[in-house]
Formats: sequence, structure tokens, C-alpha cells
Amino acid sequence: MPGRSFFGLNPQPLCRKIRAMQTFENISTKVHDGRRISAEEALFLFGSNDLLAIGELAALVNERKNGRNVFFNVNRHINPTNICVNRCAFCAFSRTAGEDGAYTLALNEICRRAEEAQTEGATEVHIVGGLHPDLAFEFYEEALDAIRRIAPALHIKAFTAVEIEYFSRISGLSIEAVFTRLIAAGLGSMPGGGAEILVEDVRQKICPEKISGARWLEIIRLAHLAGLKTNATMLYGHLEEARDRVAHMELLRDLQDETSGFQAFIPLAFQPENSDLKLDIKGTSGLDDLKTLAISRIFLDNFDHIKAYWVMLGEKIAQVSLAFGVNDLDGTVVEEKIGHEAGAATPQSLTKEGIIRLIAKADKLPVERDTLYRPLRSF
Ligand code: V47
Ligand code: SF4
Repeated sequence: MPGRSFFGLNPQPLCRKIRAMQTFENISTKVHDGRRISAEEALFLFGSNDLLAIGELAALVNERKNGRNVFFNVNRHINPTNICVNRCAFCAFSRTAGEDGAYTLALNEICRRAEEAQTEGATEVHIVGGLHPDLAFEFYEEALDAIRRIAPALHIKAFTAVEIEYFSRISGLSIEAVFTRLIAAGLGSMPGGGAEILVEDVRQKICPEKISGARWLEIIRLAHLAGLKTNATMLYGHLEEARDRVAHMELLRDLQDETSGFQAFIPLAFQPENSDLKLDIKGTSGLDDLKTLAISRIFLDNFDHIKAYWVMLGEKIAQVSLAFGVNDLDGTVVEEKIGHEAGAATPQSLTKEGIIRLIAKADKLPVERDTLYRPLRSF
């Protein structure tokens, strides 16, 4: 009879434990054979707290793809404006025009920062910002063109799919035409922001004004068709559930099967301070961070790179993640606003030497890369 005690043993938890062991064995066999795991299996892994077993599988997947190499790049973030018409509930960075702390950088200040980055050895500028109600599309076009002239050695990685869609709306241009114009002005690739959680009911709660998940995917598809590589992020640790994370990653995996345009997947740990999402949480746990990175490494078999963004994770968890399937550590950054406005306790920047030390102390080989993952130097 189900659940009845037999010689003092309760058979139900025992059966569950055996079933769980069998499921893990099946997943492990698939991963060892180089086969893809299903969404259900990824969800099972989220339900398990056997972090070391999950990490071992992720490390195996990563080892096959990247050996002991861990990539990093020397970059600088520039956020041209924090004024944004969307005001997503989780975002502590954005302001309404006229509000305390609202800012917009002048073109020459954007150029000064880019030039300084180039002088200091950066190979990339990472440019994202708010959806400004008054700046014209031409401002962004001019900014790229000016950066290209003043700092020609820099790769310009700029604008989320959310910004691209906004540019199309304010300019009356099609998405394709926006890409053509920005590429002509110097755009080299796109970061992975704005994805948040692509599942619509969660998205409606955390960023109701933002373009839908389906539209985000469509714009990224068009970016890939236009020849731009992009990243993909996932904002986790707020009110989403494990099944939302898996559904999010499955949408990305499907698109990657179609376009091969994604370079890296970057889980972003939610920083709860100063956000309008009134959740009774203090931020993600180290266990959840490592599990999420490891499961993404196992599940996203068609992504070459899983990136740990140390700004949100903290340097120590980012370092430990290198044993849990991660092969990319972002970056020198220099000035970070999005996470720090939301309470991130990390420094504003890491030196190149600091990143090399983090990687080497994790018994990995530091490889400086360019934005398109071409190795520049090993250390
Ligand atoms: O889309 C906003 C996230 C993203 C918070 O592609 C928050 O190489 C945590 O996308 N807590 C922008 N996250 C940053 C981003 C990114 C960062 C580093 C590298 C790359 C890349 C991309 O930041 C937003 C949003 O998902 N974000 N607020 C917060 N409170
Ligand atoms: Fe604006 Fe992006 Fe912040 Fe949303 S996350 S409010 S779109 S800057």
C-alpha cells in the first residue's frame, strides 16, 4: 500500500530517491555521450541540490569545448543616458527626465571615454542606455561614427534589442534599416541585455512596458541575419520560477539552432536594492548562481561560451564558477552603473592583472580575447 511503513521504512521517499537517481543517471549518460538534454531534464536539475554532481557535468561539457582556457576581454562600459521611458520595475538605473540623478552624456564626453579606453588598452566599448524620450536616432548614429574615428582600434558592441526596436519606432525606419545604418556607422556586435525573462507572464510583472519576449527574439533574429553577433542574458533571482528559466533558455537554444548568431549566454543575478520590485529577498544565493550557470552550460549545448558577469556575482563566485562550466569572465568594465545603482557590492572595475590572477588561481589558463572571441594573448 503506497506510503505505508514497512519495518519502520517509509517506501515513498525511498522510491522518489531511487527515481531521482535514475533520472540523474540518464542525464549524466546523455551528457557523457554528447547528447542534448530536454527541458524536463533541465528542470529536474534545478530541483536538485547536488551542486557538485551538476557542476561536474557542466565542467565536462565546458572542458570539451574550451579545454582549460578561460577568456576575458579588456573593455569599458559607457551608458550614454539613464533617462528611460520604460522604467522597468527591477531597474534601479533608470530615471525619468528631470528626476534627481538623471543624466545624458554629451557626444564629446562619450568620445572622451572611448578614447581613454583605447589609450588604456581596451579592445571594446560596451554601450547601452535608457530609451530617451527626446534624443533622435541620429544622435546614436553620430556617436558610433565619432567613436570609430577617434578610437578606431575599439570594437563597438552596442544597443540591446530593446533599444534597436525603440530606434526603429522613433525614426520610422524598419529594423533592417536601423541595422544597416548602425553597421555603416561602426556597430560591430550587440550585447545580450533586455532579454530578462522571455516568458510573457513574468515579463508583464517585471517590465510591462518593455517589448515582448517574442519581439526581443525577432529583433535578435534580424540582427543575426544582418551579420551581427549578439549575446543573450537572463535576469534571474526575482519572481521567476525554475520552469521560467528553462523556458527562457529553450527559446534561446531554438533560435541558436536556427541562426548560430549567439556568442555567449550570461545569467545576470538580480540585485534587489532600490528596485520597485518589492520582493522580500536579499539577492541570489551562491548555490543558485553556480547551479544556474552550470545548468545553462549543460542545456545550451549550441552556445560556445557561458560568461560570468562578476559585477553581479561578486568576484569570488565568478572565480568558483570557472569550475562549474563557465569559460568567460567579463571584463575590466571600468565604470558600471546598472548593477551598482541596484546595490552591487563589487568594485567599479577590475584591472587586467586582477582578472588574470582570478583565472590563474582557479587553475585555468587566462586568454585575452577580442569581442568576436579571437584569442589575442595567453598568460
Ligand atoms: O537588460 C538591470 C540587467 C541588463 C538589474 O552582453 C539588472 O556582454 C541585475 O545586459 N540586477 C543590462 N541585473 C546589462 C547587460 C550585460 C551586462 C554585461 C555583459 C553583457 C554582454 C550584457 O542588466 C539589463 C537587465 O537585464 N539589470 N537591472 C538589477 N537590478
Ligand atoms: Fe530602461 Fe533598460 Fe532600465 Fe528597462 S532595464 S528601465 S529599458 S534602462
